[in-house]
Amino acid sequence: MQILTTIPETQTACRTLRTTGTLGLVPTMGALHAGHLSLITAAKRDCAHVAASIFVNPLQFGPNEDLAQYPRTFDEDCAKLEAAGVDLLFAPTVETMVPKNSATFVEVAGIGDRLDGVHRPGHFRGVATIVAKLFHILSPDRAYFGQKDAAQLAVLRAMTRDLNFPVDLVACPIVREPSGLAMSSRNEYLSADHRQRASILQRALTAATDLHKAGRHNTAQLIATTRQLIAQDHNINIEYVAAVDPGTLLPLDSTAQGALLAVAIKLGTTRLIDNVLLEPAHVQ
Ligand code: PAJ
Repeated sequence: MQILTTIPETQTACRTLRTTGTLGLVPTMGALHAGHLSLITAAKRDCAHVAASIFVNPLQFGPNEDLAQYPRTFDEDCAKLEAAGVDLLFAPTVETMVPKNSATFVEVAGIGDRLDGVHRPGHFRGVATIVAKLFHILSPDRAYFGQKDAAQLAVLRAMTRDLNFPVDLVACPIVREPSGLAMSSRNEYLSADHRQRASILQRALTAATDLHKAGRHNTAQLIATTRQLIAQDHNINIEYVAAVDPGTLLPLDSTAQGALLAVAIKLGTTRLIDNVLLEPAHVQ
């Protein structure tokens, strides 16, 4: 695996790779777990060459968020990527990706201000700006993102469409721990007790999915049930429970045509998100 840190050498290496087949890109912030590696597996399945990036992007962290504490495990990450068969790792410094004179940002108006965008102002602007730069630097044919960050996916789909990036976005399913908790680099912050408690998110989403499948499509009721289940644990602060259109992130009255049911909570100081895509109900 080539490990590159500068933009010109990465652009040249990617251009060379693309002369002999398609290039898949898996952008990450490192602290890699099985969720990240599932994206690599999907990219390996579809593409001749696979590149990954590791960059803890300061633009997407708010002033009171966990940028300084965010787990950094570069050597272990490299070993995992190498073992997974990644051809190229782009691991730039902050100065390389966000030079002091940077003045241009990508803002997906509307979509970028919904769900997590409400609670983390500027977060999706930071994500979109860095992913746009990665697309320019690596010129992938396809880029792989997790359904775990469903709002991020909606923002990046809109950006890719609106700015005409010649990149196919591929959404990959959520990988979970045996308890049901969605894998996340931030799970490292949780105590064993909190990790156990956090699995309530998936149980609540599953209960809501069962109601939807049983024909209960009223989102107000589904949201209320999901909230009640999560709120049984008094250690949990609910940030949002929402049933939205997965493309626009706008609220829906009914899940009959399908919906994204998404939750965000705080457990102690750790923010966790999870979601499920509710399938459209079958017409009788
Ligand atoms: P990061 O949180 O490191 O996640 C990198 C990718 O892994 C994202 O596409 C995310 O959705 C996916 N992922 C994380 N946990 C997952 C899980 N349990 N199952 C499946 N996929 C999972 O998301 C980011 O980094 C950043 O915002 C980034 C896109 C790299 C831009 O800075």
